[in-house]
Amino acid sequence: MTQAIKPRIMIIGAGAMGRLWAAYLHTAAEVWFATRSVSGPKIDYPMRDATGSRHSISVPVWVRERGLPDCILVMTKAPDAEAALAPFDALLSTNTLLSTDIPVVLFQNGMGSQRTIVERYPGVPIIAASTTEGAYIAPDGLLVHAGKGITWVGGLNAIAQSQAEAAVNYLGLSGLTVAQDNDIEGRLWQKLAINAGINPFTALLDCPNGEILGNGYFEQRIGGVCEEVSTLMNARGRPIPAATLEAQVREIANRTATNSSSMRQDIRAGRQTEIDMMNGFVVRESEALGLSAPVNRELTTAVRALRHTKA
Ligand code: KPL
Repeated sequence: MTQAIKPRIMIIGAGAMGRLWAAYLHTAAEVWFATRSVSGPKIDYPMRDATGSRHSISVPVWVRERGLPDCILVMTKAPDAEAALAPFDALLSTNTLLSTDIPVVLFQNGMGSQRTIVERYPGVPIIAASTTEGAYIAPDGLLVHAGKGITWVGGLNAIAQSQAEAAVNYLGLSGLTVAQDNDIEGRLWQKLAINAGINPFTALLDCPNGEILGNGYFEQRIGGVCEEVSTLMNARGRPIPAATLEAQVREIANRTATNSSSMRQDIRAGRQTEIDMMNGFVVRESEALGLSAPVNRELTTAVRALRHTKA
């Protein structure tokens, strides 16, 4: 009897998101982790899925002899994405037939890191994903799938347009909800506005998302954050009123009230934050266009200055 060949999916980064996707993909696909933080043949971890059931997950670590994957998922934090891909330069940087066939899917928050990677690998289909799946690693190492969401996927460069559907199919093997978005950049901008309006406040006030609402520090600044993001989006051909952005920030902070934002988690774990890809991106892009973004600048400076205090 012939066995069906499973697609080979390499996941770069074994944080909460990487582990979540590996856990859901590893029966339908041949999944490998590529990570600098773990040496050894495999990564084993317990997982609690969204229904509360527990599973033991075991995922092999990629070694050169395993050859090429069919798809690469980059699941590191935004500031680490470029360096995490670098060991695969030989595989990706030449305009070979192989690299044009391997979709590289970027899961990073914020904006800026995607563009750097698109420019670095012109011959490779670079795809962005924006997900609302919620996952974290509990202090005892348990991966918790905290909330089901949806993952939108779309091509960032011309060569990726024909590969976006393939990426949706690979990710869809997980059984999680995955859909194609032909304007993924628009979705990334929207997500950026939400993150810029929630994440720095939760980090600075050290509180869950819902508690920023009504707090004086947040209330005095959120109008300015949204004005500046709206002005920038308008200048970049994506007009949206500041009041609409602010309503969305409040609605999502309310809907995710008990969440600890990714930036607050980063600060608490002593990790580098994604502030430079969120409010810092707004500042850089605005200033490059001759606009100013003083409130986003103030928040960027304040988050950078936060001392990493382990919870
Ligand atoms: O995306 C998020 C994050 O924490 O990075 C929000 C939307 C703020 C949810 O926690």
